[in-house]
Amino acid sequence: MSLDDIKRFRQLDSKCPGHPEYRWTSGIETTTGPLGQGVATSVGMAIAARWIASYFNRPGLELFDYDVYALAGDGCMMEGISGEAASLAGHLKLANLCWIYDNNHITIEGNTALAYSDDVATRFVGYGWNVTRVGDANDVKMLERAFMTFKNTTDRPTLIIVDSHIAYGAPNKQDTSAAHGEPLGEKEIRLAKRHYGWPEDAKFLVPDEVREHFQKGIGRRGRELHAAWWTRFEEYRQRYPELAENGYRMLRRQLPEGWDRGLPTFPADAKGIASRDASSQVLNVLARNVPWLLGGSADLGPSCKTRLKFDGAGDFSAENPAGRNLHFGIREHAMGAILNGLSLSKLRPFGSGFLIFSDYARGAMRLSALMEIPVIHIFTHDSIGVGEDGPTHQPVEQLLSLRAIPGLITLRPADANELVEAWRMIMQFRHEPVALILTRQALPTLDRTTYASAEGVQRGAYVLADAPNGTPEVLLLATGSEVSLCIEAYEQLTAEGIRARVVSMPSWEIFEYYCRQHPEYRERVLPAAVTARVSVEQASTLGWARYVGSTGHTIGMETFGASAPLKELQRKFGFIPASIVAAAKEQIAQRR
Ligand SMILES: Cc1ncc(C[n+]2csc(CCOP(=O)(O)OP(=O)(O)O)c2C)c(N)n1
Ligand SMILES: [Mg+2]
Repeated sequence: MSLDDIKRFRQLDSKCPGHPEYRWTSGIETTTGPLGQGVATSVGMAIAARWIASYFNRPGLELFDYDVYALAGDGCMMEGISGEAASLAGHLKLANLCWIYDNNHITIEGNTALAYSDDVATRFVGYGWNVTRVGDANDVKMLERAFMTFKNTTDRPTLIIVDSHIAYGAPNKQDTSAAHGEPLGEKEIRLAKRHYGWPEDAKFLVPDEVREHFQKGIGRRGRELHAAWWTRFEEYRQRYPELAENGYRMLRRQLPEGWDRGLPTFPADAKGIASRDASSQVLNVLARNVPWLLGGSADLGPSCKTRLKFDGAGDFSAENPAGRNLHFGIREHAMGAILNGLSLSKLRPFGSGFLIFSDYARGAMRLSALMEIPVIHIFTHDSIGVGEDGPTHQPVEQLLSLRAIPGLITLRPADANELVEAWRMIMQFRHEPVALILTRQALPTLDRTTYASAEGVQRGAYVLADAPNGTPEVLLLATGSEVSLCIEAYEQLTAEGIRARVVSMPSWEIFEYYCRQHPEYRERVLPAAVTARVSVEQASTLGWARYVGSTGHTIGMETFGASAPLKELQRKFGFIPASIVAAAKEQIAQRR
């Protein structure tokens, strides 16, 4: 980064945006800005460091032994996500993790005394951390001692609480919240420079001694260590060619040879299988083939079916850093950030929970999209299909709100074979985070000799069942569990001589992307001339007008759900073939 880049702070396309952004500026290891996300992400990085060391290191050839440092402010400490993450880090005894708390007692509204009186040290001792304090941020000796304490602690993460003064040396702004939110101003800047003994007129001054100091210190040391590491790696590559190859691939987000070996195909079955169960099978096959695919759940593994069950998968813990099953505890937001940290460390992480609780993880999920990292979010219990758990657990607006996150790919497969195709695609993503939306209830496995191949998933939406000669009078659009309802409606309409087409739309984002590459595809799937259209999805109706148009009919949720057995709920909210048939006929009639 050049000095000119720094001068262009916060200007369009500057390498110095308002908050540091991963991918955009070299040396930025994660995007931060939403308070607490950075420190929580650092826990994922520390877990990754542990796992990577256990997988790659060999006696005498320790390739990976790095520590993870994160700087935190009062805001980070107040945010709940840091507490969730610190709690897990303490439990996992992540001794390779060091947080430095800039304890300046100032946030935007004023002194922290307005809203904060935690005893942070006691809190972190309670989390199982090693806590040390430096009473003056300018006391370099004490800082060094604190870092040595961290280095010498092998059984716990370390928090260094550093008492500091915001705008130190600015005589009228030091220790005030104004120093956070407003520029110091020309006069105050001069006074601060005078305090430091700095030339008062100089701007963006980097004295030659600084350049020299860096070149002789970090610059030289870094170059030497870098060269030494590659020498060691070369030796490693000779002795462990396969592991070295895996390392290369992992770092480039490539898949190992044979990654899709043994993926199942599901035979047609009217009774079918829940997509969470099909996903469990697929995930276990993939994780066996891809050693760095790992993850877990926020205490819902048995419901989300995301446990890796094969021999040797193991549970990640303080004692077993090689484990592939992570236990995030009931900490969805931290889970999201930890997944980001794992992915930034080039592992391929997945996390799971109920779709309704995606709201709790949203802050972190949004950052995964902004950073363009391929985190896999698995959300089950995707609709009123949850049944008796009732409206607190029945997602309505979540699906749409995930679709609204730019760059996040949502996938809601209609049956087990669409699910396989969805996973096949997910594994090949290198920059796209995913929300894989799965059912609790069984879905019929469609007969692909009668209906179109599930490979259509690769295009985001495809014609699953069509009218004779491909000339439909009405289009039935659906995702996930509602696709088979549309198929039933389609069969009924066909029997009555009405020409219908069923379009399965597992991913709006992929469909849009595919249509940008192949503009004619949209017309092939959704012919403009056919305006009689019905969409069916057990979720908020908002957004479907994009595909059914302003004159189409949308069957979806306009209210919260209710607590009852699924069958009753489907009747109550209109998710039955009869409603679809009626809506289709109505659509056709309106156009006669
Ligand atoms: C989640 C979140 N909420 C609110 C903000 C807006 N915000 C930015 S800085 C800040 C105060 C931060 O105080 P502190 O962490 O103590 O930093 P300091 O002012 O001491 O540098 C707030 C509320 C934010 N960036 N992220
Ligand atoms: Mg502060």
